[in-house]
Amino acid sequence: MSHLIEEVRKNQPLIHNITNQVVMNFTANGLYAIGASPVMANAKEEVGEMAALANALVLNIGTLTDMQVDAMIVAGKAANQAGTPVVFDPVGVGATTFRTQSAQRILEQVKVTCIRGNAGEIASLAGLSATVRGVDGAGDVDMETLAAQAHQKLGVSLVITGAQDILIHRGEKVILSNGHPLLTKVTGAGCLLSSVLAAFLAVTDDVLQAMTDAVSYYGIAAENAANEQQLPGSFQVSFIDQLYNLKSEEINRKIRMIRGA
Ligand code: ATP
Ligand code: TZP
Ligand code: MG
Ligand code: MG
Repeated sequence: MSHLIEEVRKNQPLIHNITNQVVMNFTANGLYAIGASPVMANAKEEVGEMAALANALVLNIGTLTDMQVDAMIVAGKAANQAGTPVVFDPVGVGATTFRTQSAQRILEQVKVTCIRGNAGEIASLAGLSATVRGVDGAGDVDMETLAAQAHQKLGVSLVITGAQDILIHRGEKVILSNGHPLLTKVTGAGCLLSSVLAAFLAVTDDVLQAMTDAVSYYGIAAENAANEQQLPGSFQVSFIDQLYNLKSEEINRKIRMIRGA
């Protein structure tokens, strides 16, 4: 079975990230590891040009400012005009009014291809009951009900992550259960996934396939890293190595997927 990672490695898509200050370096290294080409650009004077040049755009509100949100909207509109995929990572939405209002502003003005967030963030974005503490989701939620309701409310493809990941695109659902709890001990594990997802979206028009291949690739790389290293610092380094090393044949053996559950 062919895997989109081969296309990412062959095409080296340019991924324009407007992202938070915590994860920039980790995100750039993770994108290099899968074979993509990262660029971080924030200034409103240049983001339109950069987004039009890129093969995918990531908007991540982790350390947002008013100016950065303005820039995200400029970049998002340029990407929309160029037909370039846009991934939105609503980090910590629901934790503060500013985050919630900014996320709404972005979604009103930019057509996003996919939103990637934890359950609390997605619930909060969709106006469903949610608990968000800082940038971490909390509390028990029925992920499948959440996915269906949020998808209907937001009208956008979703990747909702946690111990299980639920992907939903035009009503079609995929559940994946690869990954490792050590990912929750490394800052930026969610943010990097959003950028990896953008790289996969850059090489195909099949959104559900891109979401499935990106999330499973990422989760299996984490499992391999956890087999090598059991402490968070070394796990983070090993994870970058595994993102670089993972082969398609291994993915076909290790993927844990329930389609259309
Ligand atoms: P949070 O801030 O709540 O941790 P996040 O934005 O960092 O959210 P996560 O939901 O942690 O994003 O997802 C990042 C990656 O970690 C995904 O690949 C997901 O599958 C994986 N992951 C998260 N929690 C677990 C877990 N308990 N077991 C296995 N994999 C997990
Ligand atoms: N604070 C603001 S953004 C950020 C922190 C800790 C990084 C969040 O990364 P992730 O991928 O959501 O864990
Ligand atoms: Mg996290
Ligand atoms: Mg996050």
